[in-house]
Amino acid sequence: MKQLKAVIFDVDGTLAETERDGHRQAFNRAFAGAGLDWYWDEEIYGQLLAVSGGKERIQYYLENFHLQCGSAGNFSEIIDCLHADKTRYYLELLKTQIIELRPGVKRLLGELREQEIRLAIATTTTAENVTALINATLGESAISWFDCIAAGDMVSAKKPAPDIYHYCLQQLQLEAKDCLAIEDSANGLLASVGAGVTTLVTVNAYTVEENFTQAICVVDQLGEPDAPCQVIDGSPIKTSYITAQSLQDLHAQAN
Ligand code: XBP
Ligand code: MG
Repeated sequence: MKQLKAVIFDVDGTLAETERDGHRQAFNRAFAGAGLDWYWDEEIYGQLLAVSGGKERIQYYLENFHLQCGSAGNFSEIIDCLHADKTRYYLELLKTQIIELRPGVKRLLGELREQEIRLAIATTTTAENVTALINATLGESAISWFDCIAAGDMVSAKKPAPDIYHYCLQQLQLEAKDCLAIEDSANGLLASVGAGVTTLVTVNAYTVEENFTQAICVVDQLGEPDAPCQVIDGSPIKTSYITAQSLQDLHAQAN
């Protein structure tokens, strides 16, 4: 049986509910700032989340919602510009608007650190967005808790491709079987499982209907002692919320 050596966290939707009131707002500000009449309401944004990566999402929107623009392949410079603006707005927003960590995240990070299980990040968003979120929610020293921040364009193919997980494992110098991933979406799950990493899914309002059959366990949140989580699918856990020990147990079952 393999020992659990590292837990790899997704960011958006997993550490915090950043999508609806964070990334979505920042995209809309970038569109308005560029004089475009595009507006992504909550529903359209839910559909667009099928595409991971902000630049890729804008490209998909152009190709599928603005058919008069033809192939968006010619628009890469505009997309890069819009996305740089969007990142700037998102970073500003994190300074002015409180985006809290999801229940159980801070506690679980602490437990894992106490047990000397290494921490890493594998995300589609940019490294600067990750650092800003961690700084805003856990304080400036917390970024050093993570042995690897695998993010954004560090790989060419974003989730659901497994590349960001392969990159993360390489940086950690660990094998997939040494690790467990925590994801919130089907694209994230495809990426982690595609790299051979056992995965716990913690769903949110945007992802609850997605297909998570490949997850070892699916919960509605990580939970806290006074706020139990619900196991939606997969292996049961022994406690009413996800602990470092639950992750070790789930990892042991799979490996
Ligand atoms: C998150 C994403 C990201 C954000 C936007 O996926 O899809 O694209 O919505 O971030 P995951 P950027 O949680 O699987 O990493 O605009 O910085 O790409
Ligand atoms: Mg996610």
